[in-house]
Amino acid sequence: MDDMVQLDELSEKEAGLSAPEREGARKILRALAAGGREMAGLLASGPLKGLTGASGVVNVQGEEVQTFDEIAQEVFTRTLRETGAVRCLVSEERETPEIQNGGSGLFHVAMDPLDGSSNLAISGPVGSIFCVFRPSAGEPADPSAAVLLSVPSPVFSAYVLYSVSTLLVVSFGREVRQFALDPARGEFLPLPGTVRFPGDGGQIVSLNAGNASRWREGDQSYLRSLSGVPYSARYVGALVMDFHRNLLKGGIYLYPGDMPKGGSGGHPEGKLRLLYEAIPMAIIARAAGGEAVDGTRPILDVSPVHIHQRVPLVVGSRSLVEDYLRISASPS
Ligand code: AFP
Repeated sequence: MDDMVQLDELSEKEAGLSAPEREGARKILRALAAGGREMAGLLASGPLKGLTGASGVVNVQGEEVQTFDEIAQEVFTRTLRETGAVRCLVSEERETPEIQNGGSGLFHVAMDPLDGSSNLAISGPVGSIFCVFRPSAGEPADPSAAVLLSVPSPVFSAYVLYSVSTLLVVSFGREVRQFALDPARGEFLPLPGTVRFPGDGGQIVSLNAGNASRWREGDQSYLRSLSGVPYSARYVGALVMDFHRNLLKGGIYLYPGDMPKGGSGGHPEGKLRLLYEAIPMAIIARAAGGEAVDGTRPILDVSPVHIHQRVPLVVGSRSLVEDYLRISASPS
């Protein structure tokens, strides 16, 4: 029944894939499900095992690595390597791509193995984000350059949300499907139908208002404009959760660039990472009838120059993103 597509059947529905690509995509989806299941179990017992704190390491982004960041890195690196389908694996937690299977795999993968990890200490929601790219013909030997060249050819993106339930959300670009982990069976089972932003666009706005005084004028103008419209402010501080809520309920998520104050802090280029946060969410948003922009242009039109590139991100219901573009372009 089309309403209940199993995880294993998803890639079969994609006409644009060759038979080996369909098989490779199926294996990668299984690897994400296996890693997601393992992480859900580990996260649930994290506080009892004293695993919810910092590891003492600072990552390539200059951020404090949580113990679970490293655990998630190891779990998904292993499950992905076992597929034999991954050529280069880019991760938020590693400065350079890992070459898997001697570089013979069919796809490049970019991942944020554990997003929103500052929520771990309070047992709040966290997620894992993935994007799978098709290598370009005649790619360069340098793994980072090879991955960057493949970015205009995404195959599918997915995230795992670890919250009250554990969900796997996947899009090959045409539609968005959800799967929920059945803890008793240890399997991700399909939820009926496809997911789309509600037709009326919704009323939820998710942003870190604490940064607003350091935003550009256009972004501040958008925030001011909200005082004239009915909206609900909701912000968890974990992209996967904030995005997922807005996808189901209708809303917009913003993380614009913010300027340093007093010579320190700030994310002038935005905080989120293009390859493994913004692009995967942009693919899912578009497939669900929404849009994602970097403040002026679609995220999917941004040409990456670095595998860990940051980008401002505004993503959600199409009508709300269009409102944002109009208002922020003519600040008042
Ligand atoms: P952490 O993984 O360091 O918690 O960052 C999470 C994140 O990248 C994204 O998931 C959140 O939406 C955003 O940062 C929250 O950032 P602020 O805490 O600066 O609002």
